[in-house]
Amino acid sequence: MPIEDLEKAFQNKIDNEIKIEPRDWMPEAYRKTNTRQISQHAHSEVVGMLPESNWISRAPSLKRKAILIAKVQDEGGHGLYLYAAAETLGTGREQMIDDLNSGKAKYSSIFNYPTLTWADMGAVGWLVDGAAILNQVMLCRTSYGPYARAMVRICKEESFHQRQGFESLLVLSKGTDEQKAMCQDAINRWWWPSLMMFGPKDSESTNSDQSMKWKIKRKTNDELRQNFVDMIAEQIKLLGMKLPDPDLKWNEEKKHYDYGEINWEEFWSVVKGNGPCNRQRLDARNKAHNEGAWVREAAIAYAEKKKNKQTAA
Ligand code: FAQ
Repeated sequence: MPIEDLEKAFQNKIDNEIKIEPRDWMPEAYRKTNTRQISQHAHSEVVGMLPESNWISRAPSLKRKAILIAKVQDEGGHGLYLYAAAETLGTGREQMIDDLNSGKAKYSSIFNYPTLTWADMGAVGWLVDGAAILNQVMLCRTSYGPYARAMVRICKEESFHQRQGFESLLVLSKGTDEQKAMCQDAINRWWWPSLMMFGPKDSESTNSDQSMKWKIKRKTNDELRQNFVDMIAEQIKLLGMKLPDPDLKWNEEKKHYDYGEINWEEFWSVVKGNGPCNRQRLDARNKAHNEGAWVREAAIAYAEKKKNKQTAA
């Protein structure tokens, strides 16, 4: 079949909400951008374990420690489903991990900020998981089947993460003056970086137009960001805290909250590797990878031994 006909049939499937599966014909650019997005997403989950694991040994109670361990473990699991989904497009996991460890591949800018106090665990759960969910609920309907199916389970776990983050901040917000101040300080530091998670504004988003046509994305970066602002501006009232934005205001005409300008210079600087913790995160990933080499070697040796036994029998 000529390429134009294949492309037409492909777009037709997408327009009719038929999922694209690994063995289906797809344009190379569709394969490439899905591999890019899914692997970046997987890397974000894996690097995202680092800021939170920083607090496992210092969680204020056994209950909080157990919750945090479970959450960090969930993020590791999300990374694994996502690497598996990305592999169905033809790129091996080793290649993707090498690209992360060498600094070639991107991961979410948010995980290059430090977690300075216990309240940051609440703010990460409430704001970072909150932003992640809004984006990921949309991705449950993405056009590539393996990605959409991975997202369904991930979303169930992320929504629990967000609630535990909010509940943890709620406790601090009703605590001593020091605890209240710690809660407000964490919100102040995480608010703007959370807004940056949705990516550049639509006018500067290089991938959005094509990704919307292919229904990889169903909402633009700015649409999702606005949904997030509207949700958080209401939820913060329950905490009795403030968002650090003097321009945040309900707009009756638009039926949305207006909000201030994001510092895009900071965003691009973090994306390009110059955020407060970029170096530290990559060093930690490389260290874990190098120190885990013997586990991979042992797993390969065991699989070989099992195979040899089976052929001998
Ligand atoms: N950070 O053209 P667009 C989580 C890059 S998971 C770094 O608009 P696109 C769970 C972008 O890659 C959080 N880079 O790109 C958790 C592109 O560069 P490229 C991660 C960014 O793909 C919670 C360039 O800028 N979620 O949090 C960022 O259409 C708590 C131009 O941008 C996902 O990955 C950024 N924030 O839209 C874990 C969701 N934004 O690749 C632990 C899936 C943009 O052309 C604790 N991903 N860039 O060189 C997506 O939905 C999309 O990829 C967007 C970006 C919306 C992130």
